[in-house]
Amino acid sequence: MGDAVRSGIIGAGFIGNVHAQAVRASGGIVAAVADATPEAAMAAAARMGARAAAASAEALIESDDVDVVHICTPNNLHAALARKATAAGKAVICEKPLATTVADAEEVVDLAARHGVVNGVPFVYRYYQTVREARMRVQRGDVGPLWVLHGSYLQDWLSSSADINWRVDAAVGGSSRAFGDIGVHWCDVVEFVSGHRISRLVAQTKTAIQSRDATTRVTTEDLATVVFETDQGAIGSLVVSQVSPGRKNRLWFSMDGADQSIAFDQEQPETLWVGARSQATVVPRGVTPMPSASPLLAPLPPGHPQGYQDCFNAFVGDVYAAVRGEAVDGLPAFGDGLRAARITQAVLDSAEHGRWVDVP
Ligand code: SOE
Repeated sequence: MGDAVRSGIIGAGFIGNVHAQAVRASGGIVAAVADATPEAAMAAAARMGARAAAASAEALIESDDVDVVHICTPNNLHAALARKATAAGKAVICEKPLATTVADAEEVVDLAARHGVVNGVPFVYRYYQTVREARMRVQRGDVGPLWVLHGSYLQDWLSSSADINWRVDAAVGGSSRAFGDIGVHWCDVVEFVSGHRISRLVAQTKTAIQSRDATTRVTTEDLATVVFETDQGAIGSLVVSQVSPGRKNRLWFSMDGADQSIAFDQEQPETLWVGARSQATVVPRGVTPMPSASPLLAPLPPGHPQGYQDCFNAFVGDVYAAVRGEAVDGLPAFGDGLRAARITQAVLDSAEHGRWVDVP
């Protein structure tokens, strides 16, 4: 491998472009792009400033010019491509879901361990500096023993029957949509910050918009509500929706403990809300000393807001650091993708049978 890490991106939609920007921001090279057809790959390579267009995903994976494979395709292709890239000995960043079934996710995790490849799944909300600060405050004991973890993740981009996207189709996006697409982000960031694991849950799902074109009957859920318990005795609740008008990307959580409550809002990520009986404070990013924090988390000083793309940049920067053999803290990896697949399956099982389900 030369000095700069060479990334190959499979899938050139919205999220493929986010990955390409993160590659550049992390000092990497977009060495190749693959898309649904060679023609689409050529157009994407020109648009994204990639060095080459690959004839196929397989050709990109096999290319000697690619060190890190980024899988940014529709969900039903993730596991097979992750298996191929891992078997080829490449470092792999695979979009969530790592796989659309638990069994496939387990297989990919095993394969990555056997081949010893660096891997990542972009649960990027971990990379807000304020999220790391919330985690530090919880770990330091400021909040006290946690009693209740609650919140929501709401979007509106699928709130009209005219909104069509491959994610709606279970054959392409997987059997869970709203929970599998965004609910898993909430669970990941809440488990990351709290140190708790969701151990049991009961869920309801609802398909609010049952037909999105003249012929399609939608089977994936627009909404999910989840009530849960954690391994450390806290209780919690979560509302997930992709049909909440006016809510763009509203991931919000609160962790309420014996001494404080602490809350984060993804659409206002420059502050944390910290409440106690005597006072509530809005704490700006960057004012609390965080001695061991990676500089990647806050490339710019307070007052110069950190955003979604910055989180992605920091995540890819961490993957590159791991590829160079450096230690990184809190990199979301294939194991976290498997965890998300298990929680998603528990939500689907609970909603289908109307009962509490243990999360393995
Ligand atoms: C679309 O729902 C989407 O882009 C998700 O797929 C991402 O994971 C989330 O971060 C933002 O919304």
